[in-house]
Amino acid sequence: MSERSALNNARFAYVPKMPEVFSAAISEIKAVPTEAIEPDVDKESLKAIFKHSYGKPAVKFVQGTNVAANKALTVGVLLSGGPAPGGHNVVAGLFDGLKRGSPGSRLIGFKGGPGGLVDDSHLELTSDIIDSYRNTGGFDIVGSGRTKIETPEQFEKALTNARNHQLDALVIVGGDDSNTNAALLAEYFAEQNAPITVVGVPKTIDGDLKNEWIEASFGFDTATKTYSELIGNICRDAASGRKYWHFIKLMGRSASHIALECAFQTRANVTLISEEVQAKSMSLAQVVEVICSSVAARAAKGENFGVVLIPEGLIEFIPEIKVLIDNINDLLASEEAAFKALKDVNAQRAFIQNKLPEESAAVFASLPEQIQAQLCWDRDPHGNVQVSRIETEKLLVSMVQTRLARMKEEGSYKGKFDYQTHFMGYEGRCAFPSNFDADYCYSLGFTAYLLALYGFSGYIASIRNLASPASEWIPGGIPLVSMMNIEHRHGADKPVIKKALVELQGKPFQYFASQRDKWALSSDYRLPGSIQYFGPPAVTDATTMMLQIERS
Ligand code: FBP
Repeated sequence: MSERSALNNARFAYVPKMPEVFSAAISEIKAVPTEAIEPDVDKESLKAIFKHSYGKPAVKFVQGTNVAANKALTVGVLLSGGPAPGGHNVVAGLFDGLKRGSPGSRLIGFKGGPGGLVDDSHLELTSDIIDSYRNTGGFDIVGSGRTKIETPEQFEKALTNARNHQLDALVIVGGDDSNTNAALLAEYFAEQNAPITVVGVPKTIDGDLKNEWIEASFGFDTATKTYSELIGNICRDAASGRKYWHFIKLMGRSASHIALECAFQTRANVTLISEEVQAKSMSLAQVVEVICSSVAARAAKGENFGVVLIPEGLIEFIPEIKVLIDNINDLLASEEAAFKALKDVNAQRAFIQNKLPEESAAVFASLPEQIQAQLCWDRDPHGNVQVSRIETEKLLVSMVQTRLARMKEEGSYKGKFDYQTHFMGYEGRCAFPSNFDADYCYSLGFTAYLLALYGFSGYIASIRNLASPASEWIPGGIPLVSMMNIEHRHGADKPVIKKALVELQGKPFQYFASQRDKWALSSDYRLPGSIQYFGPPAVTDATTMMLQIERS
């Protein structure tokens, strides 16, 4: 056994805070159906696909007599997609719920994500194992993966393995794609008359799995606090050395929630919001102009330094590049064999360049070679461009340099520009969960157990009122299909959970828009410091600013 840090040992002893109702015996917690919730769009198509799951009501757990109590259950759990702080506490909350319900209950962990269910790679999770992961970051208790369960053979194997383990329920901890898989599995199991309840848990540091019922996905709190600490430190370094502009790309495959939260926490000089870029149909040149105007204005005050936050997904939201990526996706799908046979990246770039429609070919040709190559790299199993591998921050720096040189010639810029680039993503995904994420995840795991016990298949665990103390949180669940729509993926229409992007009319963006001109000029950065696990609750238990602004 490796040597554990003092904090690691201290965190084992942390007892997560839970909603008041969970302090009752399982026999005293009952499920109450509330209103029926339907998807916003594509209702008829979704009704046809999800014959067994469509039109079910939301539920919440309250004190009252539970007729299902004391039943021993066998439950499977898998962790899917990118890690997010708190995943281990979901498993611990689920395990403790199961054992509180009946000591004879069992928890089977499928290894390496959905692939572990299909291939039956598993281990039984015992209290010794669970205890050595409580309140720690990472997904390594069983590992994670991005396999998409989509072929009839994969569905069959998943069912056979679930049956062989005599599972009463399967809990899938994941983001939008993984919970889409959960909804499809629930429907398939029902269609096959298999009494196996499938429950989802909302995970992703990206923060884009949310709605009125899912106020936040777990991991967002810790990840943004981790990045904000580092960004705050960089802001202070920039103001101390006074010689660099720092270009920081921040994770978040599509939505800009992470960048927005980090902007609130640090007041960096420029924060780009992909959703705004798309809504205003901004070109790459216009995005560069936004940065250059802050650089020039600060240079005029003698401040040749600053910090720019760039959401990872930005590149896909610039309309001309989005069209280009769509065209490359189509090409890669239709000419996969010919593309894969090419000998090197230069041949691949030339292949794409020659086959693109005229407008996209021109955009492709205008990009640096390295970015061209990165746009050609493999898609993930869900068909997404791997934006974490595209060096948007470097692309922007080189375009800013070119533009500033021209502005100098024109006399509209008189400063000196030097830079550093950073990418923050993986640093935050396995941090020790903040108290908020430790509490939230443990409660989500416990909620998933109750949904399993009551047989709410095709539901995702939901905990509301998160801006209030944990004792006032409202646990329950909603049908996954209510979060879905139909999207065109891989050349076909598919039911998927809709990503929750930054709403430009929403309170957080509106607040940001009211402050950003001031932040662009100011060097009075906000310094959040590191996550605190011990101390006064005002320091240890603060939620994200996003949640506070949304609920204010
Ligand atoms: P999930 O949606 O699975 O939670 O993953 C989020 C994320 O961290 C994105 O922010 C990022 O683009 C992606 O995963 C990186 O994926 P990978 O771990 O496969 O490199």
